[in-house]
Amino acid sequence: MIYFLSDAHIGSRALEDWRQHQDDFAAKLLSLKQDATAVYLLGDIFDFWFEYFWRKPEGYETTLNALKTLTESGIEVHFFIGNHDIWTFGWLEKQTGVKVHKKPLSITINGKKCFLAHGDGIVPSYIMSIYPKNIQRKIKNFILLRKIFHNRFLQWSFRCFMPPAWGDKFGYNWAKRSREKELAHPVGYKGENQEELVLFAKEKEQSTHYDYYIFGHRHIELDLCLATNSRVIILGDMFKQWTYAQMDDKGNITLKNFE
Ligand SMILES: [Mn+2]
Repeated sequence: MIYFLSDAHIGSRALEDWRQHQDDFAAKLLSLKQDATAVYLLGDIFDFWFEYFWRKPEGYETTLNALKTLTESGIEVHFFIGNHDIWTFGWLEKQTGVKVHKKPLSITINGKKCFLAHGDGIVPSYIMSIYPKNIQRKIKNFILLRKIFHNRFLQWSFRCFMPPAWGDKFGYNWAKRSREKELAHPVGYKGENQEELVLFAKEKEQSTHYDYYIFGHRHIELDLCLATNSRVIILGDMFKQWTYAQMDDKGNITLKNFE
């Protein structure tokens, strides 16, 4: 079996007891061991992850050990960065044996062509033209922030000169605010003519065919047919809905929830 999951937001200070949440998440990861051949983690596994030069993220031993147990038992674990855990610079990979992906991945799994990505910053080319001015501004701000977060020089400066205690304080608060905002005003499924990831897949499908487009990021569960042989799957989350997708040997995918 191949498993796909995303958006655990481990360490979120917006959760009542993030350590308990981490224990639950790690237990679920370990339960995949029985029949998994590969596990794809599609982003935002951590709510804030930053590898400074002088100090590495702390408090995540439970998750790191679970990942290590999976890779050591011969399971491929693919870790996609999201928009909360962009800042891994090799340490996570070395500690756990996961393969880190910083870009969307186009890959054939069990005979099916898959387009895998976290989903932030993935929009159709005509995105601006379909939204009113105020939403356009929000999108532009997000894209600018994304550029700042992904900028190599700024990342290097932050790693070098930001005292980890300050950096963490900033990071955890920023992540907490975004989680609280989402919990207060959840943005549900916007419909297939509004949902950016669906629009992106529809546009892509006109030039390149994929059997599956699999994303995280939105914290909604979606399994939508674009055509008889093309589906968009959005993976929900791993803190409220506990969603995962499972692909069998024939390449059939089902969206499920952990107990
Ligand atoms: Mn995200």
